[in-house]
Amino acid sequence: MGDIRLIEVKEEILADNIKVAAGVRERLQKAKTMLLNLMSSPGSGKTSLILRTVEGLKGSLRLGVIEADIDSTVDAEKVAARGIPAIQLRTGGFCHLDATMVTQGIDAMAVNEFDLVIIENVGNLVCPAEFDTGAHKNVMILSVPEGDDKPFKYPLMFSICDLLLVNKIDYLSLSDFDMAALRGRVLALNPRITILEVSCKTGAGIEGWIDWLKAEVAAFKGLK
Ligand SMILES: Nc1nc2c(ncn2[C@@H]2O[C@H](COP(=O)(O)OP(=O)(O)O)[C@@H](O)[C@H]2O)c(=O)[nH]1
Ligand SMILES: [Mg+2]
Repeated sequence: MGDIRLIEVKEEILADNIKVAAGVRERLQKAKTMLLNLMSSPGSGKTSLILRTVEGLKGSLRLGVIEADIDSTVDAEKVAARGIPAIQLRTGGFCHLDATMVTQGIDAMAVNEFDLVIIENVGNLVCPAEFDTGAHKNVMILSVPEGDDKPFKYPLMFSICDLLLVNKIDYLSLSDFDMAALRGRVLALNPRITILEVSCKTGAGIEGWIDWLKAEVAAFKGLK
């Protein structure tokens, strides 16, 4: 038997990804297109939030969407049905998007024509936190049925995000979810994070999300 060579690929892949991500950010900065990476567990409400966002922006910002899925196009179809340009990236088994995959997405769209591009990342709270997509803002959703203990289990995800949306607040009365405890746990990991409570079903809190989005895009474009 020959010697076994063990290669630590993960670090190299991550280092390479950091460079590509920086390139994506710079390219979109020049195009004045803000890229927002939306992450959560499967079923927390990413697609529902994007559909609410289309409605809430009412054409005030030019919005494009990049959908990532392991092997389906259902979310991109829902977005495209609202008249919003949508690109579907099929990751073919990968549990996250990296900056090279995002580059393929933005190559396929005329980025100069958008003020804001939202990426719906693959649903999970682990891998997407490790890979910089090149986005200018990272946003995550935690939904009430997932429980208020998730900052203990997925600290990296909560640490890298600019905004946490706590979705499905319409379930609060049916649940033992402790919002104050959640806020304390999240802020202990990431004191600069903004936390907003929303329901994509009832529309509660969505106005606050739209206001945050508009203010961030304006700041990004240097208008504020
Ligand atoms: N009750 C309730 N259901 C929601 C809410 N947001 C999303 N859902 C439902 O949760 C399920 C998963 O939502 P989806 O947007 O597909 O999640 P994704 O997998 O993160 O994209 C769907 O059946 C949605 O209708 C909410 O605020 N309240
Ligand atoms: Mg979805």
